[in-house]
Amino acid sequence: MAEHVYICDVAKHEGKDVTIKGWLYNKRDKGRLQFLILRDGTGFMQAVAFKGDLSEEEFEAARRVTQESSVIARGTVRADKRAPGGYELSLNHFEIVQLTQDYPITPKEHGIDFLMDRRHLWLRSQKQWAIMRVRATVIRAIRDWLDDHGFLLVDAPILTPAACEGTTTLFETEYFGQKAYLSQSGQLYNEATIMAFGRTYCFGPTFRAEKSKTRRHLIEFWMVEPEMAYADLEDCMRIEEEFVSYIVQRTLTERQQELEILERDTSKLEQISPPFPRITYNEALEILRQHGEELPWGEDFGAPHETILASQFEKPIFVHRYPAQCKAFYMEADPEDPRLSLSVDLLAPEGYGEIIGGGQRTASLELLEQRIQEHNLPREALEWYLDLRRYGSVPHAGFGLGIERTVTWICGLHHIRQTIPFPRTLGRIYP
Ligand code: NSS
Repeated sequence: MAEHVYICDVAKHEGKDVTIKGWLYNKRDKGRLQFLILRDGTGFMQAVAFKGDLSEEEFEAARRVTQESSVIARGTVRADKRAPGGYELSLNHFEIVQLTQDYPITPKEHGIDFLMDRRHLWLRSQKQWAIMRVRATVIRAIRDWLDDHGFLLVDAPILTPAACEGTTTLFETEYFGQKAYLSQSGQLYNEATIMAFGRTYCFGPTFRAEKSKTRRHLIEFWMVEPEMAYADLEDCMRIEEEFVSYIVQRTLTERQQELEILERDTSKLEQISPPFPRITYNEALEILRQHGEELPWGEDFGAPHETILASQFEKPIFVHRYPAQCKAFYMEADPEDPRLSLSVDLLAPEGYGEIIGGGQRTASLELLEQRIQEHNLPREALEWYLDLRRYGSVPHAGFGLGIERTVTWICGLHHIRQTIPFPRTLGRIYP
C-alpha cells in the first residue's frame, strides 16, 4: 500500500504513489473519466479516475460515489497547473469507506438558517474551512506575540461573583445557593495578576446576553486580554498597534490560500502597520457632525457611526478619551478633564467596527469606591478588587481584543457568526 499522506504535503511526493484518506467534496462525470475533488481536512485536491486504470469494481465506485462519502484513494501525484492547488492524483485504486446518502448541503445556495441548523456539517465546506484556519492562525499569532513580549498567560475564572462590563448583559447562574455570573471579561482578575507578574494576559471564552441582533455580536465569544502594570493610555495604544499589525501580517503570510478562497482583497491588509491614527472622542463627534450625524455629547457610538469614522482612514484608528458616563466603572479619569475617561477603542477599517476596547484603569481607591457606587455595583463582591488599590496601587492599563471581530475583518466577512465553530447568537444554541 502506498504511503498515507495529507493533501497539504502532496507537493513533496510528485511522481510517487500515495494514499489519500478523506471525503468526496465534489465531482464531475465525463464518462470514462471521473474528476473527483477530495478533501482530507488539510486541503482539497482533484483525483482523476480513468476507466482503463482501475478495476471494473473500483471504477464503478468512482462513478457512483456521492458528495461527502468517506473514501480512500491511491494514485500517482502529478503536477498540473490547471488543477486547483497545482497537483492532481491519477488514481490506480479507489474505495468507498461509507457511501453517503442525500447529504443535505449541496453545491447550490442555501439560506443562512438552513446552514446554521447544519453547522456541524457546514464546517466541511471550503469557505468555512478557510475561515477556521485563519482563526487558528490569528490565535497562534496572538499567543506568540504576547509570549515573546513578556506577557505571562494567567487564566481568569469563568464563574464569577460580579459584573465587569455592566449588569445588563450578565448571564446568571446558581452557585451552591449563591448567585454567580458567567464572565464578561477577565480584566478585573488581570488587574490582580499584573501586581503579581507585571504583564499578563488571559485568553478564553466570554459571555454576554446581548439582546440586540447585529452582525457584530455573539453571545459567547473569545477575547484575549493583555494587562500591564506601570503603563498608561499611551503605552496601551503603542502595544495595541504593534500587536494588531503583527496578527494581520502573520495571517497574510501563512494563510494566503485561505484568503484567496475567501476572495479577500488583501491589498487593504498589507497596509496595516504602526502607527495607527489617533483621534479623541470630541474630534470623532466633530467628524460625525460634518457627515450629518449629530450625536449628543456623552453618547457612545453605534455601528453606523464607527463606519463613518473608520472610512476617513486606511488603517485601524484609535478613538480615545470617551466621556466617563458611557464607559465601564474601572476607567481612569482624565486629569485634564475629569468628565473624560482614559479609555480607548480601536476601530477596524472598511466598516468592520470596534475590535478592541481598553484603556488606563483607576489607580485611586477613593475614585473607584465612588464609581462602584455610581454604577450600583455590589461592593462586597468587589472588595478583593479594592484591595488592589490598597496594597501598592500603580498606574496600569490593558485591553481586550475580540477574536471573532478580528477574524471577521481579516477574512472580509459580512457577519461575525461564521468566525466561530459553533456560534451562540440571539436565540440560537443548536447545534
Ligand atoms: O467590552 S469591551 O469593549 N471591553 C472589555 O470587555 C474590557 N474589559 C477588556 C479589557 O480591557 N481587558 O470588549 C472588548 C472587545 C470588543 O472590542 C469586541 O472586539 C469584543 O470584545 N466584543 C464582542 N465580540 C463579539 N460579540 C460580542 N457580543 C462582543 N462584545 C465585545
